Amino acid sequence: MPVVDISEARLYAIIDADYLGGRSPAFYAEEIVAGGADIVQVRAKGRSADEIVAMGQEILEALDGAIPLIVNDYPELVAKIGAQGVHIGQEDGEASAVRAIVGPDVLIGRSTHSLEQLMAAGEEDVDYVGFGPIYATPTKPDYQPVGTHDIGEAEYSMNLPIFCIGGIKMENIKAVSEAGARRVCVVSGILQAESPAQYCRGLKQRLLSVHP
Ligand code: TZP
Ligand code: MG
Repeated sequence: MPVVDISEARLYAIIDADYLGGRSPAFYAEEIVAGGADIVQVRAKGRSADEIVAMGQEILEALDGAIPLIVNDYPELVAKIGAQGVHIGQEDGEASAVRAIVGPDVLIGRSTHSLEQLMAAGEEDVDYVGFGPIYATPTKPDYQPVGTHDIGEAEYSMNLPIFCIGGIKMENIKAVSEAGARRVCVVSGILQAESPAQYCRGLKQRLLSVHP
């Protein structure tokens, strides 16, 4: 069993290297904690291992143990950074191979892009799943949005925590929640906000207003 209980988490923020907009990873980490997000991921597509480790360590230090840090894509960097989890996509191989690298105490998350993939992830050794993109988003181009209509069935059928992701913003999070989502994951909405902390607070409040 991983050390972190992710079932309590509702708002999952991603610090993506492509959306820093001149502000530091540490700035975002502090804002995200202040805003009440429950978990955070470092995502840095196309960056070197050294860059990802440096970014991850900067975030980890700024988090100061307040919330868990998940590393996108690289199981072998989890221990180097000192993070609590790893997030893998559909193309990142068997969860069992990832588990062999990270060990039993580390969270593993898997991205899914259809109900079928979601159900398949439920049979694997993973601790949570992402489901989306719910809406079209420049953060994940080339992916067909899944929309909100399958969220209810996903939540009903799945035994793992599901984080809906993709194009979720302040103005649509209530619709996503009302479609059944208990948990969401947000990148650009949070990182492009003037006050990421305030933005996180607003997202969390809206989530909790639908599913306390
Ligand atoms: N997986 C599915 S959608 C997505 C990922 C990583 C990107 C979500 O980013 P944003 O900016 O919150 O739409
Ligand atoms: Mg990946």
